[in-house]
Amino acid sequence: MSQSYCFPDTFRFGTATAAHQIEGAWDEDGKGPSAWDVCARQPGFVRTGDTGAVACDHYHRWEADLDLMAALGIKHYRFSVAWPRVIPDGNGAVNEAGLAFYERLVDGMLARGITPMITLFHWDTPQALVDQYGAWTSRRIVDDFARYAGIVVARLGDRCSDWVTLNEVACFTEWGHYVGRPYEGLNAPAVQVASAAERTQTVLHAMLAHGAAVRAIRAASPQPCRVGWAHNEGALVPVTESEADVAAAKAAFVEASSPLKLHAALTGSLPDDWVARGERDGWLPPISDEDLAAIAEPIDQLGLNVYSAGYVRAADNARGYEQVALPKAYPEFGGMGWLNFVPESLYWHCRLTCEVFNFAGEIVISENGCCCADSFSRDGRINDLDRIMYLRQSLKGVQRAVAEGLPLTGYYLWSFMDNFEWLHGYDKRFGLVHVDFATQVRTPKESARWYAETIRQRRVV
Ligand code: IFM
Repeated sequence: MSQSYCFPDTFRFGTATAAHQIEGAWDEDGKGPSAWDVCARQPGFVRTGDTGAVACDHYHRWEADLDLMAALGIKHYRFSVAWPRVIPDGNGAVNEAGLAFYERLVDGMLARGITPMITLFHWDTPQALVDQYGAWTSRRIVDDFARYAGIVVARLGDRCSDWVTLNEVACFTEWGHYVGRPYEGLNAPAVQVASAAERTQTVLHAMLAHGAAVRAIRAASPQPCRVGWAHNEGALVPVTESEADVAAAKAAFVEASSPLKLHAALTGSLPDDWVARGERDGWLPPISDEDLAAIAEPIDQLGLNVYSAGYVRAADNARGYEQVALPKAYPEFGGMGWLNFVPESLYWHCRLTCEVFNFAGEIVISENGCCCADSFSRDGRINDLDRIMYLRQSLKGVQRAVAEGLPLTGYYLWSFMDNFEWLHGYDKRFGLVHVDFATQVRTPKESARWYAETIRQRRVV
């Protein structure tokens, strides 16, 4: 067998999903509505008019889905718990049926040799909290989220030791709140705020909720566990690997990395120039040293969701670098508008994160994947060679990072199956497994066969 692109035995090859995108059963067994349940019902919010009410019907079909996952040899699975399924109004009584569902799911995974990684929040804010106090606009959400995290971990912590507090903070804070008029592309909870400073405050509250949840998870977990969050940031790749271009990419990364998220959580501070700009332009809310210390609660594992990147090179200007725009014909995936083919991004994002922040914990690629216009061929198969090309090259970047000694210990492919792609409804397919949303029939694509073989050989095939 060839020895190229091999991974160590400990490396976790997984797949990822999120509750609202696959579960359906939006109001069953006592579940409360989420902000996505409510927003998606407003005409025009989701471009296709779809909602997540049924999605992949995973709530009822989870056993068959886990069977399929196990048959493909996938041994690691990142999924999310829906907060309003566990606490329907966000901060009141616990819904036993909701917790019991996740308990069955985790037990089903363990019975099939699949290790869970649980995300506690993947955008399904309990609508009741939006109605009560504006959810992320209020500091009250910090304690409510920490309480919810503690409840889930107290129940499942004997069977799960990998916890992700929040997924992609920007998507439900900066992109889920608006000043003035709602705009196209606005995410749930789609809450209006009075000023840019209030919008920044939603990020502050989310990161405080993350820090508080890290403490709650550690307090509730009956066993040592790995805790972190899943961060999305525009990755940057040097055009060449000359010393000058690499230094340029690093300088660009320092300036680009989200000050109130990555920077604050990993350093316990904020960049001075960002604070100065925020104060000058009025979009910075008060942030105390205690806030920063609470956000920077040490984590064990940083999740990086990496899909695409921009290119950077050295330049003779004050910054010492410039971003190089992608040519019009540059390969792009699925018409998402942001998903360009830059597979080196996984290696560089991981390396720059470690170098810039001296991050000593583990890193996992908590999401990576692509969207393709998959269709059945005459032979009855879905020959998604474009997805295989994307994944193969991406995993080579991951393997390079591991081989060079970066602390990258896992890769969770987005996504196990086609699902509700938020504002795009069911039109955009990211799955290894095709879902016919009319019949709920699952069909593994060629990429699933390729991933299964990669996992079997523990190398990029
Ligand atoms: O489907 C989403 C996921 O919920 C969050 N990260 C990006 C994916 C693809 O858009």
